[in-house]
Order: sequence, then structure tokens, then C-alpha cells
Amino acid sequence: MKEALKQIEQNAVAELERCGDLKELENLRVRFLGKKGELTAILKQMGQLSPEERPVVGQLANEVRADIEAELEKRIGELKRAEEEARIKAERIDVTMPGKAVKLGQKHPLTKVLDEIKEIFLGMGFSVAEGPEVEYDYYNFEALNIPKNHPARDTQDTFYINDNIVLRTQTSPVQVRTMEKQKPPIRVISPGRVYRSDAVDATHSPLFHQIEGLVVDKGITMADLKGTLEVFVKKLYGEEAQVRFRPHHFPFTEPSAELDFMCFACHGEGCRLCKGEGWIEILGCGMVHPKVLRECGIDPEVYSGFAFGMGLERIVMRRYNIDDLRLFYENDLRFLSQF
Ligand code: 2NM
Repeated sequence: MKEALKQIEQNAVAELERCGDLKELENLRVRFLGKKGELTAILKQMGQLSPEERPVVGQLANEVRADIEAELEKRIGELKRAEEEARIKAERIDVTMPGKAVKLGQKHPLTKVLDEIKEIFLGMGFSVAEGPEVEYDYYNFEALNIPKNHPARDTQDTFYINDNIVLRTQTSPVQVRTMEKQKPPIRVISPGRVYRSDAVDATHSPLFHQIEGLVVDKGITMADLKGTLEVFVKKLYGEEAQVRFRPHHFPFTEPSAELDFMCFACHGEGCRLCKGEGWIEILGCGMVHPKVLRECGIDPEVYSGFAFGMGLERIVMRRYNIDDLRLFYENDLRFLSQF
């Protein structure tokens, strides 16, 4: 029996040393020390021994159990440490490795130029006003002296939600709302989306962007309009830019004009860019009609004002030599990443 016990210890120590895995170690513990293990099997035979031999063998059995347990603990410690080291090695972060580049987006060309235009007017004391794109017929037309039979109200041009509500065809309703709730002096620009029922082609879209402006105060004259808009064009196109005002007609301004700047390609000679004109139109403008002021609660005997409006797309197309405005709305990164 003593021989058997020593054999178990030898076998156990040898197997534990060979064993390279925590799960297998647990199997070995069960095999040697468990209730149905090899050591227990020997102890069950103790009854066959003489009373003198029993304590001796018992003590040896305890020593063998203690030795195996000690060896087991030692191996568990070693294997855990090895496992931990392997894990740390696998998880180690190489801080010298080049990072993954985060690709930043950029502003849409319409936004870039709009920001520039806003900045110019902010610099002249204007603030930015916004309003609803789904608008009452009253604000879009009626208050702006556009009577019921005016061609601008034609269903061909306007998206009607119902008899009283439209998709705004201009941002002027924002100016009307501003005059309604704000006393002069007023200096605002209103950029935003506008809608017209047009077929899509290279130069037309049912959705486009406008920037309108409005100044109302005591003593505002056509000279203020001309000075302000000339400064705007020079800030946008450079100090050497030349402007001219041409008489025009709008229902909401009187007198009205269109503002051209001299073609930068041919300097007024006439070329392909300006279609032989020598000048390129950039915006419409005029002195706010007294009827419009009165409708908005401003006394035209006390106050006067000027207003203007321009399309953003055409300005951006000229700036970057873009020949098809559909590119603005298609979100093709090959286009957008060029700006
Ligand atoms: C334009 C041209 C001329 C305009 C007028 C007004 C308002 F509300 F004051 F009457 N807002 N915008 C205006 C004037 C717009 O766009 C070509």
C-alpha cells in the first residue's frame, strides 16, 4: 500500500508537470484527489490493514495528498501567470502605429458661397431672418402687392398645398413677417429654399435658393440701395468689379431695377460667358412699394425702404464654372469633394 501511495504521488507530480492547461489540471485533481479518485480508492482499503500499520499508512496518505495539492497549486499559479502574460501580449497596443485617418466632410458649395454672402451683409449691419417654407398665400403674394390674376401666381409656377397655402416661391414672405413684428430700423437678409413648379434641366429646378434683403428706416433712398448693393458686389467679386442699374418692374417695389456687373471675362466687350451682353445680371431690387409697407403696418409717409433678391445657384455656378445645377442636389461625392 505504501508503494501504491508513493506510485500515485510520482504519477501525479509527473502528470502535473507535463500538464499545460488549467482545465486539464482540474481533471487531474479529480483523477488523483477526487471522491472517486486514485487516493480515495487506496484509503478505502485501509480497513484491511493491521491496527499498527493504519496510522503509518494514514500519515503517508496525508503527506501524499498534501504534496499533490501543493504541486497542483504551484502549477495553477504558473499557468495563470502564463495565460495572463499571453493575454497582455495579445492586447498590447502599438502606440507608434499610424492611426486611421478620419475623413472630414466639407461644406456644400451652395453653403460656402451663402456663408460668404451672409458675412458681407453681417459686416454691413444686417441680421439673418428665416421663416417657413410652407407659407400662406397672403405672405407669399397678397401682402407683396401681387394681385390674384398676376402671372407669378399661376399654378404653372406655384406649388399649392390648398387655396390658402403654398410652397413659398421667394423668401419675401420672411421680409413681410419681419416688418409685421419689428419696428424700423430694419436691416435683414433672408436666405433659404424656395419652390417653383419648373421642369428640371441644367438651369432649372423646382427647388432652389434665394437670398433677399430688406432695409427700412426714415429717409432711406435709392442712393442707399445703390451704395449698399455696389459694396456687396465689390466684396463678392473684387474691388475692380463694375456695376450698373437697369430699370425693371416688380410688383412689390417702385421704382425697381436689376443690377448687372461687368463681365470679368471680356470687360464689357461681349463674349460667350455674358452671352454677348458685356454685363451679367446678379440681382433684382427696388424701393419697397408704399402699399407693401402699409400692408405690413409701416407708415410709408414716415418710413421708406429698399429690398433686393438674388438666386444663389446661378452665383455659385458662375463662381466655380458649374454648367449643370442638378449637380448641387445629387450628393455625388465626386462633385462635392471638389470644393
Ligand atoms: C426681389 C427684387 C426686388 C423684395 C421685396 C421685398 C419686400 F418684402 F420688402 F417687399 N422683399 N424682397 C424684392 C425686391 C425681391 O427679388 C428679385
